[in-house]
Amino acid sequence: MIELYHFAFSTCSQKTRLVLAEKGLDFVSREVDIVIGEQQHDPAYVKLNPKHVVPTLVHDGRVLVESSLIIKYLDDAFPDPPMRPRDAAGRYAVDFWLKRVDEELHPAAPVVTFAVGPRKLLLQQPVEVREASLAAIPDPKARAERRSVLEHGVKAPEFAGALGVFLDSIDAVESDLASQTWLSGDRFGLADATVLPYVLRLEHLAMDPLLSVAARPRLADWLARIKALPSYATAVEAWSAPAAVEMLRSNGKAVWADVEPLTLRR
Ligand SMILES: N[C@@H](CCC(=O)N[C@@H](CS)C(=O)NCC(=O)O)C(=O)O
Repeated sequence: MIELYHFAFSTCSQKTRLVLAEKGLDFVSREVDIVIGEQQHDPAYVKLNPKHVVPTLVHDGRVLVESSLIIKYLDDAFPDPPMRPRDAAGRYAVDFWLKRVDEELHPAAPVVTFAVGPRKLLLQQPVEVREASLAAIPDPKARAERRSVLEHGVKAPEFAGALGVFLDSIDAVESDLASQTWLSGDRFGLADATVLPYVLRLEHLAMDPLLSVAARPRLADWLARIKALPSYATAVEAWSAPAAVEMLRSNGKAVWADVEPLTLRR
């Protein structure tokens, strides 16, 4: 039996759900509201995931954390269909994407997200509620960044750099897709499932011009092909409440005039 502790819009949850769906694996859903509900800090959940983050996957009683390791575990434990190439070079290329996302793109994601998407909503909370949420973030750097982007939005000093990490990553996707159809080789695989949620995040924040055919044609085609996959409907679309997407996009549109100049850096 598989249980997944996850959140609808969390990038790391989306990638894990995509891999589960590609492999046709059912799971018991345990939703952890990490934005308003703050359920990632519940002592019972922290026992499973000491970093206070989602996802956590429990397979036959074995508790697994760290989404990159979870999806590799799933690919090993449930090899059909395989989501990594067999050859060493192909596996290296997939691991390289997973590492790049863990070390660079993922740490930039909360900065870009919270400066735009749920910021207005969180600023409406009573100060003591917001302060308690900030105080509960265990990593001091992440806590300071969250405070800064909630206070200053896209004008926060951290924002341009974090957006730059996204731009570097989508440029790298565009470049990788020059020589292959998918980031993981000849079929949708772990690297694609890992990168997709961050590209989708830009779309959810109404930064569509960055993803257009004119700007990055191979990325645009890759995104359209992923959206046509049955696993996308099950793992991403079904969890993306239209009202929440609308709220994120409308907040994104409201700040695009300030964001656009930061995307024209080269
Ligand atoms: N390295 C971890 C990162 C997990 C992570 O940062 N998850 C985010 C959602 S994508 C989270 O739970 N954040 C909690 C918070 O913002 O308080 C993984 O890959 O599983």
